[in-house]
Amino acid sequence: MAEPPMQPLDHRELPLEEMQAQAREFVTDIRRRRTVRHFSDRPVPRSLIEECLRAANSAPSGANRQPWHFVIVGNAETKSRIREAAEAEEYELYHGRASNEWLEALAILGTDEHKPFLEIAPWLIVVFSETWGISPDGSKKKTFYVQESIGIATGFLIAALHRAGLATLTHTPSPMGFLRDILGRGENERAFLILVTGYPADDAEVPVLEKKRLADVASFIE
Ligand code: IYR
Repeated sequence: MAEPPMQPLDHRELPLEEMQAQAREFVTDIRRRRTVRHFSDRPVPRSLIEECLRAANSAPSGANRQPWHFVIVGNAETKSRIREAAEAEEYELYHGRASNEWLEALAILGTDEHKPFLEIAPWLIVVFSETWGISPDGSKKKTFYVQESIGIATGFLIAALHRAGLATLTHTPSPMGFLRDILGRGENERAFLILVTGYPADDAEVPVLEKKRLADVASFIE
C-alpha cells in the first residue's frame, strides 16, 4: 500500500504549571454544565450553533468516516410535530412500557411525558448516526465504530455549546424512529438523540444530583 500523505502535528506545548491550570479551568467550567429542562424562548443566532457544530465535526471517528448528520430545527411547525410525536411515545413509556425499576430510577429527575421544551427552546439539534455512508456518486460506503464515533462527536458538541454559554438537554424520547420520518432522513440514518439547545429559563432549576467520587470511577496502575 502507498504511504498516505502526512503533515506535521500542530501541537501546542505548555509549561507544566499552565497545563495544570488549563485542566483545572476546564474542569471547573464543565462541572457547571447541567442538563436543563426549563428553557427560555430567547433567540440564539444560527451562527453560534454553526460554530459549535464545527467542534463536533472535528471529532475523531472510525476511519475518519464521520458517521453523523445534524439536523438543526428552529422552525416552529417542525418543533411542534416533534413535540407531539415525542409526547405520544413518552406517554406510552411512562404508562406501561418502562419497567418499575426504570421509573424508580428516573424519580430523581422529576420527568414525565410532558415535553414543552421541544417547542420553547429555539433550537433542537437532532443528531443522526449513519449505519452506512453514501458517497457523492450514490454508492454505499461502510462506516465503522458508529456508536463510539457519534458519542464522541456529541460530547464535543455538548462541551462546545456549554462553553459558548448555552444550556442543553440530552433528550432521548423512546423510541425515536419518528424523527427520521418527520425530518425526511434516509434509511441509512438513525436518530441518536435530540440536543435541546438555548438559554435556560430565568427561573430554571435542576435536580440535586451527586457525581461518584474519582476514586470510585478511576483506578491507576503505576
Ligand atoms: N426518555 C424519557 C425517559 C428518560 C430516561 C432516562 I434513562 C433519563 O435519564 C431521562 C429521561 C424522558 O425524556 O422523559
